Amino acid sequence: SRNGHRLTWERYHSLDDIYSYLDYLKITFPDFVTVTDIGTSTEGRPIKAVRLHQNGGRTNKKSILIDAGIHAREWITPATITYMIREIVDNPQKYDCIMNEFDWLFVPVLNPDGYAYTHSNNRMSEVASTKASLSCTGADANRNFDHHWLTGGSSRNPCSDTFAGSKAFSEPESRALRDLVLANKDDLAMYISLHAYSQMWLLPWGHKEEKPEDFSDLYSLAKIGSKALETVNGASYLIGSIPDLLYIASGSSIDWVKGAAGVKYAYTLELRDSGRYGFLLPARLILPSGKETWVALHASAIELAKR
Ligand code: ING
Repeated sequence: SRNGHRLTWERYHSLDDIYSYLDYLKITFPDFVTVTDIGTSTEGRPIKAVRLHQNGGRTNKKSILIDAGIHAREWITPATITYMIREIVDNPQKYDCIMNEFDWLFVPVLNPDGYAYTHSNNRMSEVASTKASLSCTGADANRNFDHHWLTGGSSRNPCSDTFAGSKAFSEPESRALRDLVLANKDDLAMYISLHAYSQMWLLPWGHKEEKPEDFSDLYSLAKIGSKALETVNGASYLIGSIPDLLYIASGSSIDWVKGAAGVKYAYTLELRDSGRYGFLLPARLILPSGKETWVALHASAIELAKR
C-alpha cells in the first residue's frame, strides 16, 4: 500500500496485517525498532514483542512494558497498542524527551491464537491460550500466572471462560510474558496490561481485597494518567483495585508482575467503552481510543520519570 503497510486504524485488522506491520517497522526504522519473538503460542504462532529505543539499543534505561490481546475478543487493545507504536515512530522529535527516559516494550497480541480465532470463527471467544470455550480447550492466560494461582475468581473447569490452566504457567502465552519480564526485570519501571471494556484504571491486587502497601503511589500516578486521558475526548475512567471495581481474580499478569517480579507500577487498563457496545466496539472508535490512551500513558511516563 501507499504507506508500506496495511494497518489503517479505521477498521480491525487480521493478525497477519498486524504482524506485517511489525515487519515493516523493523525494516523501516532499524535503529529505533527491535522486533523479537518472545514465545510460540499453543497453535504454533509466534508471539512478538516490539522495543522502541534510541541510539540502536539498550543502555541503562528503564523500560515500560505494555501488552494487549491477552483476551481474544478484546480487539480494541491490539488496535490501540499499534496506534501508540505508530504515534511514537512517526513523531520521534515530539517524543524525544520520553524516549530519552525510557525504552518502550510492546506486546501487541499476547494471545495470537485467540485473536485469529475471533477473526475467523467465533467473535466472542474469550479464551486466552487457544481456540474456544466451545471445545473446552484453552485456558485464560490472565488466570494462569504463578502468584496465588487458583485462589479465587478462576476455575478448575476447562470449559469455563476463566479456566486457570492445569497448573500455573501451563500456557505458553503466560510463559512468554513471564520470560520477557524476567529478562528485563531490573529495568522495568511500569507494566500495563490492556483489556476491554469498562473504562477503568485497575490497581493490584486481583487475588485479594487487601491493598499493597504502596497503593497510594500507584493511585496518584493513575490519577495523573486518567486526568490526561479525559482531556482528549472527555471519556472518564474509574480508578481502583480489581476487587473494588470488578471482582476477585487470581493468577493475573499484574499480580505476578508486581507480586513475584517486583515491578512497583503494575496496572490493567480496561479500555472503551463503558458498556454500550462492549467487546463489539465500532471501529470508528479506534482512533479516539488510541489517542486518549497514548496521552494517558505518556503523561504517566513523564510523572514516573520524576519519581
Ligand atoms: N478484565 C480482566 C479479567 O481478566 C482483571 C480484569 C484485570 C482481572 C487484572 C485480574 C487482573 O477478568 C477483562 N475484561 O477480562
